[in-house]
Amino acid sequence: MTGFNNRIQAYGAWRAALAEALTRYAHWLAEAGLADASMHQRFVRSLERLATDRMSIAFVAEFSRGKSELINALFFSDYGQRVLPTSAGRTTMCPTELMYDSAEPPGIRLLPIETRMHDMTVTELRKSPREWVTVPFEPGNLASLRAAFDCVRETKRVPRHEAVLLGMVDETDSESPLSPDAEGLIEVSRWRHAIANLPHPLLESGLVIIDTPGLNSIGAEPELTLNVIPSAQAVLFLLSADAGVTRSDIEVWRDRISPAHQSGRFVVLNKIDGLWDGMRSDAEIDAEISLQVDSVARVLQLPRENVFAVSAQKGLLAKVVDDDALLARSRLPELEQALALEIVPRQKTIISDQLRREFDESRSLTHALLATRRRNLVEQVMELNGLRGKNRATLEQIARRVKLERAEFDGTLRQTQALRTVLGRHEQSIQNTIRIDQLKRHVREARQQMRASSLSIGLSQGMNSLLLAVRSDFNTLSDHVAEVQSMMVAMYASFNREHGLVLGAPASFSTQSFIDELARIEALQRQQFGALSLVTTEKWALTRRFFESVALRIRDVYERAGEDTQNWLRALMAPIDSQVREHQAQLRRRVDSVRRVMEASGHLQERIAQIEEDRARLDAELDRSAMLAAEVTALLGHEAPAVPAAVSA
Ligand SMILES: Nc1nc2c(ncn2[C@@H]2O[C@H](COP(=O)(O)OP(=O)(O)OP(=O)(O)O)[C@@H](O)[C@H]2O)c(=O)[nH]1
Ligand SMILES: [Mg+2]
Repeated sequence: MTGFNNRIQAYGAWRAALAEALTRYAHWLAEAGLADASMHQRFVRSLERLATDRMSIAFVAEFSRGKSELINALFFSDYGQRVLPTSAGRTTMCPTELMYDSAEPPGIRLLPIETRMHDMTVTELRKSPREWVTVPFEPGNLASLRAAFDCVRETKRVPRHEAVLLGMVDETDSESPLSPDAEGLIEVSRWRHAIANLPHPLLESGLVIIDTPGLNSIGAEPELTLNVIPSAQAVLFLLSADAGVTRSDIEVWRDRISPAHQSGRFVVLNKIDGLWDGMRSDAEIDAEISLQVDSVARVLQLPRENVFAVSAQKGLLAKVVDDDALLARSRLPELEQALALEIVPRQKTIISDQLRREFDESRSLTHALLATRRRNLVEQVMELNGLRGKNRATLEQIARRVKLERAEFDGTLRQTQALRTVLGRHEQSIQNTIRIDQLKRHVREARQQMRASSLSIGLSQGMNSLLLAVRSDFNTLSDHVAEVQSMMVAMYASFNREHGLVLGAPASFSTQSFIDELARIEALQRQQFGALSLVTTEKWALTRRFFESVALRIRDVYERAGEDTQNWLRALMAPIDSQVREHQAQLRRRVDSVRRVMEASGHLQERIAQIEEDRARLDAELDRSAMLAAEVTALLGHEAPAVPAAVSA
């Protein structure tokens, strides 16, 4: 088992432990009667996030650089055989995702290439199982596994005009390797996309591996460039030591990887075994490899440390026959180490940051609530102690005071209600700003603009007008958010000052990550179509597909922004609501106490003892909450926030 596998699996175990700790905390909350609907939702969200966490590594390169071989060597050597097909010449014909979802049976789902004729993107089609063909396999049976994986090589012959529409032929490229045969037919991939559901320890831990076909097809499937590659935690770009860096290698790098991925990029100089010719000394070979690495780093403008010289083939062989010396010589372990160090900690940070924010918010809400509850109990005991030996007139006076406080409290309730109304109005206009319908309208308008024009200028104008409209929506959203934020700071202060609540700073929210993401989409768009001059049928089809992918990715941003703002707006009211509720309950209890004392003053002692008991129970709850929270925060890797002073008082 390599360091990489260990790390990925340790990460999977960490996620499972965290999910358990969160579940325990959530159970405690429910048992203690502290979990209202929004709090419950928060935990459900965190657990879902943990369960669906995926880390993907994409392999991208020209054909025959050894992508599939490297995947076999890095992840599947335990099978003692190649799982993904490899061969000289073009082998992998369609993007192939390897993952594991225990809810689905093992097998490969294949999306027919003809689906490219419509506007639907692969992401959308994922949700319609009817469009896919499934080839089942038995995970333990290598022959059945290999037979199923062989599907990704399948091709079919289609007339030229059809190949053009499928985006398989570039009419402007006279050197296209896809030339018609004697009957005028062109060989194209039979499938558009493949998803393998393979039970395997790494994939079970949430790793997703994306093998891509070399040559041409990347350009024809804009989703790869727009969605799949940018959202992968790591992208491995392969070169071959025997071919050097060719022009088409540089094009793949420049057009597909460079703009989409600034970090997590690994350049692999594969097939270094070609230099082991048996006639040169090891030192000479090392020097030669080192020179090649230098030159790759220079051409791709990268630090030399990002370039890894390996032999995937010898690495695979070494693992299969258990030859440590050969494995070391293949230099595969260095790449594995670097990959693990890059992607696991990064993913862990991303998910920890998210969950920590959610958890800290629940925890401080809970703490504030328990603190108020405890303070109320202490005050009640004090008040009751003060009632000892008081005559009826004094008791009546106290009863009047409590009543007065209750009347005052009605003011608090009114203000809470007014605030809720104002916030509701803001919520409405925020949701209107980033409504999916609104985006759909932008997309429709841009599509019309594109259709109306057969010139490239019209195509880019259509695309630009979409991005412009979207940017304006998000600017409006930012303004709204800022407005609500400053209003809430003032409101929290006023509730603290005038109504005796203990509210910290209101939950904050930033639209920056969405704006950054839109900027990235825009950069990719410009890279892809900035220099479009002549609109051929093929370019037209490609642009349309590209446009649909852009629209889909933007839709995703709208959806997430909608959800996040909604959660944020809820989180703003939650502390006020819970403290107001608590305050109200306390007032009721006080009225009750005074009334009972007035009815039979003998019960006073009993009443005090009962409250003391409540307080002891509450203290035990606080201890338990601290312990359960510590379990979660230890896993999230940070100090527990200081317990509010009111609790330890
Ligand atoms: N000598 C040598 N050959 C290798 C190495 N890695 C891969 N190959 C061979 O190179 C050929 C191409 O490898 P593949 O893994 O199919 O390449 P690919 O990048 O997946 O190619 P496509 O699927 O066509 O995009 C196969 O015959 C491999 O066995 C290596 O490290 N050394
Ligand atoms: Mg391949």
